Amino acid sequence: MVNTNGKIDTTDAGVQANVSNSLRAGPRGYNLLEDTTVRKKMLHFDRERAPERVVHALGHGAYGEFESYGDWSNLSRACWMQQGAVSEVFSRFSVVVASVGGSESGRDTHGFATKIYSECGNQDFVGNHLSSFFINDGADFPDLIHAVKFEVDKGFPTGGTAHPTAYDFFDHHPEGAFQLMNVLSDLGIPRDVRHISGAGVHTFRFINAQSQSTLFKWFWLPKLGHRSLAYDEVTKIAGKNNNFQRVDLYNNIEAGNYPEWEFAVQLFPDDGTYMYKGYDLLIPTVIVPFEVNPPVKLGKLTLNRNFNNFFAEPESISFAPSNVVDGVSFVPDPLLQWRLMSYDDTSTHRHNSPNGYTLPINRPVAPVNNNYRDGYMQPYIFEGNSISTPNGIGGVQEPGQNATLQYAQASDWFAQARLFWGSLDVYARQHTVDAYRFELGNVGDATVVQAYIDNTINKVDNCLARRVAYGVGADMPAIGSGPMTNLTNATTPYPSLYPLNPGQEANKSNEGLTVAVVANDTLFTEAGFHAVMALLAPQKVSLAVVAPRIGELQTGVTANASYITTSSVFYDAIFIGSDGNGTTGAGLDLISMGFVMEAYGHGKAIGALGSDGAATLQSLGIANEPGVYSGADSTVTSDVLAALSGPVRFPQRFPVDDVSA
Ligand code: HDE
Repeated sequence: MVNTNGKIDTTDAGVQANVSNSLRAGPRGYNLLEDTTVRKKMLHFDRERAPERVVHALGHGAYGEFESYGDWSNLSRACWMQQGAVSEVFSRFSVVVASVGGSESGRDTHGFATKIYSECGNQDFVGNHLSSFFINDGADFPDLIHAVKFEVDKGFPTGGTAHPTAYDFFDHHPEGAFQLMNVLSDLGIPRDVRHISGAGVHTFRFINAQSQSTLFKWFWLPKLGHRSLAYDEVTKIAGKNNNFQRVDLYNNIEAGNYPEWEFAVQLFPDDGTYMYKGYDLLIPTVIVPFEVNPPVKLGKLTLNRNFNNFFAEPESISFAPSNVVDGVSFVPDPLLQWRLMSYDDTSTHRHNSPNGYTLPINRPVAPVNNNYRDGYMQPYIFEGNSISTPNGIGGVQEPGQNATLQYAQASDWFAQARLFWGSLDVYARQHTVDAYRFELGNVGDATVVQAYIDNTINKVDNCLARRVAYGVGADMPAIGSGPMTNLTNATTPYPSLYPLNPGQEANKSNEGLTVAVVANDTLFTEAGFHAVMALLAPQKVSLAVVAPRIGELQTGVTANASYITTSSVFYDAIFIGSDGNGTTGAGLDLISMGFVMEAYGHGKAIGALGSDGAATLQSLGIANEPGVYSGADSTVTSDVLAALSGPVRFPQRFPVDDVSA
């Protein structure tokens, strides 16, 4: 680490110099060519940017540690999986489509990449937050990305798939129907990265000391559970704080709220077929539901330290699925196989050199001894003359290994998407229908829209296709022309497919959430503040006091946000302050009412504090709705906290299609 604070400015040759004044021919004269100092400063500035990642460009991350829960030597000889092993890690979170500077809350597949700096070398887990993918062959990846990024002849839309080339691609790749439906459900708009899973998508291979192979799929399961946004919030967050997710992670780590994930694996015997109970393990779009093969928890990831320098750490880190240690290996999945090449290649390009692995963020803690030499920016001075292997004159010595295999093919790409659709409750289904309507409603090319509805959605579910078509003005496929999922009681053999369904993760931790209280010069007294904080603080929930202006209010309470700086979309629940005199309703102006009602519209818990709370809610017309509470300050606070750990949101408030016809 380099610290330049308080030091005398120098040139990059270490010569003390003033680099803030140009050398000029007299006080009003031309700049002189001889000003080598400022010339170099400018030259460096001109080259400050490295190319952004071709995908997953927008990202951030943090350090932490991985701890093995036990002795997994029966599965693998990887050192980080052995009894008591604790390794340092860096995790980077990203979104696929948006470029640097975009909104990280946008609807997208989120990347979740982790580098374990273990004693036996770097082990990278480069996954996404969803367990399936859009394609099965790496040869299609450049086309997928060309199709989903902005339209090249227009330069828009950036950071989203609601346009013709994307849906034309999806139309030609039915194998992605399940993944796209996941992205279009509320799973595609997570609240932040502390509440997402990570998933490796492919099958990998463990190898133990006896050289026995066990196949596995890996997951990071968030100890905080899953939380998502409402789509309307996504659009507003993008406008007011497109860094919401990185701010959330950064602030929580600074506050000591370290997010944790359990490392869980589904294990499959390696009998040479790469099949498990009819599931093809070489097809990355095919998932094996947790109910069919429950994951086994092997360890824990904790993120507990923010980085120091954005460029040198999250931006310069190079992840690669090919970075595995001895004891972890691959399978012949044609998507994975191309990834084994592409990441090292892109790292070489981004760092303009194959020496990117020597950067502090990429360097293993394990010693590096090889014959890779020279090239741009080689930082090391190697001793000795022997730089070839094998050799007999004292250079590096080789270990050894390798294997070859083959795979089968599955074909009903819609069955898994149908299963997902059948796993959603009525509200989650509505959100997914709305997301299809948003995307296809923006595609603009009627042929592409109709093709996607007929060729994909209608093959997943006829009712879904008709609802989407109805909403975007396309021809509705005839009743019965596609499969009709029985959704009357929304039962599924695989509830794990949609962890956001109510009751699925009851009693979640509220750690790191933020609740806003609507205040002004009369509302929300210091007594109210203490009563609320007494219950929020132990659960590590923060309180934002939102008022017409920032600063101390006449009640003595300090407002830390105003209606100009903030928005209800940044908070997980809303309190309405009380003046303690029974006149709160009269104290709410239109802006604060709008603040509360927007949160209400997003399904959030609303708590009106004080004896006058019920009257306030009456005046807002929401007094008798679920998730709306009034009463004594402490009762209301407890109710809101319970709502946050339980249903989280009250989706009954969102409009739902009438599908009785
Ligand atoms: Fe990536 N992917 N990918 N990908 N990917 C990259 O590597 C690629 C795929 C994923 O925070 C790039 O360093 C190909 C699946 C994450 O730095 C690039 C194929 C999954 C990240 C690349 C895939 C991912 C990347 C761009 C198909 C989920 C961000 C910059 C054969 C399991 C890592 C870089 C970070 C980044 C190529 C498919 C996840 C170009 C060719 C499947 C999380 O190398």
